[in-house]
Amino acid sequence: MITMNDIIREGHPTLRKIAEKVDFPLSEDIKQLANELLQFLINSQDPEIAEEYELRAGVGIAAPQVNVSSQLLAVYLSSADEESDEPEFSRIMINPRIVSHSVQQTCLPDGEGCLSVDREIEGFVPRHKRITVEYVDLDGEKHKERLRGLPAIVVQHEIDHLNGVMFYDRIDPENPLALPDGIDVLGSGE
Ligand code: 0S5
Ligand code: NI
Repeated sequence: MITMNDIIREGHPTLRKIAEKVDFPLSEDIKQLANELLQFLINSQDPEIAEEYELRAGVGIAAPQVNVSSQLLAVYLSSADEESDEPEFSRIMINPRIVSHSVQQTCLPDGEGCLSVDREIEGFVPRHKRITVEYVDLDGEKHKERLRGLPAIVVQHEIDHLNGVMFYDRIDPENPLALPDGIDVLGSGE
């Protein structure tokens, strides 16, 4: 089981590396890691498990964050509907690539954080509002998906990790709380 001790923090060189493409057929090690990454997110969002293991709740994680420099990420967004036991958006993505994106940008209203960053960093993180991402799943099936809203933002944060990019690299250092021209804030209407 992955815990916070497995997650490397800023300053670790792996976070600044370009991750290697994953080879097919998938090795058992990669399959296990993929499932553990997703399970970490599910555990971290379960109040009892999170408390017991001192997990910080996360909605996404990328393999480089556990010091594996491979193009692999997991995203888990639970449904706002408490009655539903289906997650809103749950993916394991191998070798993901953004093949196109909107010109329009968006950002989260309260900026971003990162499980590999143990400090609060203020500032808007501009993201593409819509992306089309190609990736391979655990069964080796290719997918091409159009994403918007929170899933699009989380996938961009995770793909950044595969490219050695941290969220704060994207904050305007001169003016962190100025909204870039023409950008909208997620959740504040269209
Ligand atoms: C329930 C549980 C509801 C958690 C909401 C959350 C991956 C939640 C976070 C991550 C911004 C877009 C610290 C707080 C950061 C993706 C960072 C926590 C998101 C990824 C994990 C990041 N968090 N929790 N990470 O690379 O919103 O935002 O989830 O660093
Ligand atoms: Ni992160």
